[in-house]
Amino acid sequence: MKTKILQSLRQTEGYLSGQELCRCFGVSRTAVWKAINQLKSSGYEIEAVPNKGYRLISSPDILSAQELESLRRTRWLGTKIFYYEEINSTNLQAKRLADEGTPHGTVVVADAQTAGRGRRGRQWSSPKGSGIWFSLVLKPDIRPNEASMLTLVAAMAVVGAIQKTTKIETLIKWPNDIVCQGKKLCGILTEMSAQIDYVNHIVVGIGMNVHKGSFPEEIKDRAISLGQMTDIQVSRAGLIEAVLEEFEFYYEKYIQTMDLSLILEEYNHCLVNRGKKVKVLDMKGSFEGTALGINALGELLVECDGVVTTVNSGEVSVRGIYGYV
Ligand code: BTX
Repeated sequence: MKTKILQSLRQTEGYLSGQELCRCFGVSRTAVWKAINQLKSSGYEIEAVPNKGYRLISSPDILSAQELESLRRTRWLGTKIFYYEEINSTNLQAKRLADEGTPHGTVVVADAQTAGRGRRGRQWSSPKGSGIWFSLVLKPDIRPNEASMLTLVAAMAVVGAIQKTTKIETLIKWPNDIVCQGKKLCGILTEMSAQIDYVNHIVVGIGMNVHKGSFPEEIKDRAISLGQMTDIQVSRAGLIEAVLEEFEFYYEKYIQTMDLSLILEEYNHCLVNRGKKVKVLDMKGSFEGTALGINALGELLVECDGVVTTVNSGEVSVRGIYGYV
């Protein structure tokens, strides 16, 4: 009921009368009044004016299933949301839930991760209250070798959501980082459970630093948060919702063609590596060249002595030769 009232207040411009709320939800005025008071004590600023009704003035930056559900504008992504105040890793939990049969589009969110994961066993710092740490469960009808493109779809969604929410322009460091001022703002970890020719499920994990705070010593020179770049008070739930909306948009383009041809131009426009000297490292060794952009399969095109090599994201790390980007 609190979630429904919150949703109605959000959808109403101006005041919503107590009578209207009673009628909509079939409850008494006292029940509405109690729910409003509970919302107020959770930090929502709600104005009550006699003969007019209630108006939502501001929402606190709380992450909760209730907050996320009341903001939901997506069609299929996030119809099921699991929220945890603290968990080891939302990717691990999403994989567990996917194995147990949770549907396509499930979203797993945590306020803090005690064992946030990066690629290849690296750690992802995810302290309480400071960022958004969440995972999407996807069960698309694609081949396993098409799955890595979802990291790029997610990267576009993150860039779009940040732009819409804060007007900050961020760039993508292929394949899985979002950067600003040459520092890492967000990381994406895509994991898959598959058989040779069949995908059971894919989990796309997104971690973004939102509020100002101190980073652990080992990453403080390379990490950045939205709060360091803007004075706008960012609501983490609102930002997650924006990423989900953008993800739906780009994912549907991807599913239409089963590749990135409809996103390609926009993606290359956001690519921080484009036209830059990069060093490509894989298990066999390394080489340097100039990054030209991605192709429709999401591979990075790197030119070296007039020869263009396509680099697949799998086991590769790409670094700027003059620093992180
Ligand atoms: P990655 O392997 O590209 O980056 C990991 C590296 O990034 C670390 O070794 C460290 O140097 C640096 N790092 C760690 N924490 C942060 C941070 N908060 N901000 C900036 N840099 C950092 C990137 O892997 C993929 C990260 C995905 C994280 C999400 S959070 C939700 C989901 N659950 C989960 O366990 N992982 C994903």
